[in-house]
Amino acid sequence: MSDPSDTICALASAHGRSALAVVRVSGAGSLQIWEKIFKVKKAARGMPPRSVTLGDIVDPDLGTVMDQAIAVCYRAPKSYTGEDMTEYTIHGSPVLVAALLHCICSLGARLAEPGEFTMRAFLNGKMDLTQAEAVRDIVDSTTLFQAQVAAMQRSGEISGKIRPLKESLIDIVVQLESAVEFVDEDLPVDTRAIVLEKLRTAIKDIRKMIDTHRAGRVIREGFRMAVVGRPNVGKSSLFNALLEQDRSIVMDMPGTTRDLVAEHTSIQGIPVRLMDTAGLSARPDSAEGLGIEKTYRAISDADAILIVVDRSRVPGEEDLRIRSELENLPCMVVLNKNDLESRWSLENIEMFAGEWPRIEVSAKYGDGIERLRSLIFKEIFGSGAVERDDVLITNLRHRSCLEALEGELLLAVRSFEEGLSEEFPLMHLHKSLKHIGEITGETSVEDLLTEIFSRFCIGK
Ligand SMILES: Nc1nc2c(ncn2[C@@H]2O[C@H](COP(=O)(O)OP(=O)(O)OP(=O)(O)O)[C@@H](O)[C@H]2O)c(=O)[nH]1
Ligand SMILES: [Mg+2]
Repeated sequence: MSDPSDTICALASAHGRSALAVVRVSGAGSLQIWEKIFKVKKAARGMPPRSVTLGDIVDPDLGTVMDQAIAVCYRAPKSYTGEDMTEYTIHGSPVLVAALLHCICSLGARLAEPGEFTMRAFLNGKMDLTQAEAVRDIVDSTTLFQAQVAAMQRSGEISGKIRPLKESLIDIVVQLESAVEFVDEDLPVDTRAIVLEKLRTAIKDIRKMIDTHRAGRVIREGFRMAVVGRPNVGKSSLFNALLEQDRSIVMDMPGTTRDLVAEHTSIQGIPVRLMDTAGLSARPDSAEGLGIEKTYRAISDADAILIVVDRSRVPGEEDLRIRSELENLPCMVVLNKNDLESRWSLENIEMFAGEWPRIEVSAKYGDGIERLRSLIFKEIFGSGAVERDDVLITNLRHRSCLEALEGELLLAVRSFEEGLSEEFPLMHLHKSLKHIGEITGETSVEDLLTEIFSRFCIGK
């Protein structure tokens, strides 16, 4: 870990040319550097904390004005990092930014490493580890929904859930410790029952949180969805309709799509990698054969599959073959071309779709596409219908800690059930408290911190 007593600086806005650029400085030297490089426009009014000041950025050696800037100064501990901090908003020329950073470094600061500002915020107790990780997720978000979920975590949602759990476990530990301390006083039988009940409730709560990870992971990382079916059923038309752009070629000729076409989009705020595939046909020519190989790869890579069928053509052997090939996979059946007369009876549909959810659309005219989006959203999240305001575990690290915590609590319960003396459940409870600490960062090791914060961008 780099020296946390250094004064650090970085460009906090995006790299490249822009209207404005924000340069941040944090650490004990920030305010002296301000005095040397920032000349306030009006008569000197000192450095009012947390209010914007208009002034000139001045080269400390030459005394020349480099740019006009708006600057904010924060005094420890009332800043993002908990240290003295300054922020300069200058015009967004990369040359100016480089010159300003150079001046700041020449006055004793150094360039920050990725995530170093947020790491300091964490080390100075401004936020716990789950909140710091959420900062990175906010910056990395590609949909508004992702950003909203991350913002909830940034405000301490996960820690808020964990805190009462921790308090209840500490209560139990204290009770057991005193039973161990005063050896002649065995834990009364009814107290044992209460403790067991508390532990079982805690395990249930933890399991609930772990179970949100499936949905949480999808929100954070998105999912992959393949559009498959026989040739000419309207796969590319559906792909384009979901993307809301003419990305894949549509023609009234089977075998139009011969290669995989993939594009990123979002469905109700969830990032999706959507794949249009070559039609699955029993006797492909050689070029189609290659495409079909990729189709199968896309199918095995996908988290969800849209099987498109042409409702205006009588179902045949080919449809049944595809059905049996995709058996047991997470499919949704899209009955396409519902603007034309239907040749599929309800029985045909029932036989084909079986357990899979199904929906009628007209990819060409857009009918049913919005309903399809809702169906996909529901299917991806499972019928347990995660509400948008539920606490969601999006991060694999949190899930692993929760699983380790659950494991220890189950062992503690088992030692109680087996009638072992208090030392045994106590040992597991102490381990479980350690796992709770790992989630929020109270018991994190240095390596873990370095690993987490190195995935941030510089300036954050
Ligand atoms: N009437 C009607 N025609 C459709 C609909 N969807 C697609 N089509 C037509 O069906 C034909 C095939 O459409 P594509 O989207 O290229 O079908 P595909 O499944 O991608 O075909 P391949 O790439 O050859 O496997 C085109 O003429 C489309 O205009 C629909 O909902 N209604
Ligand atoms: Mg196609």
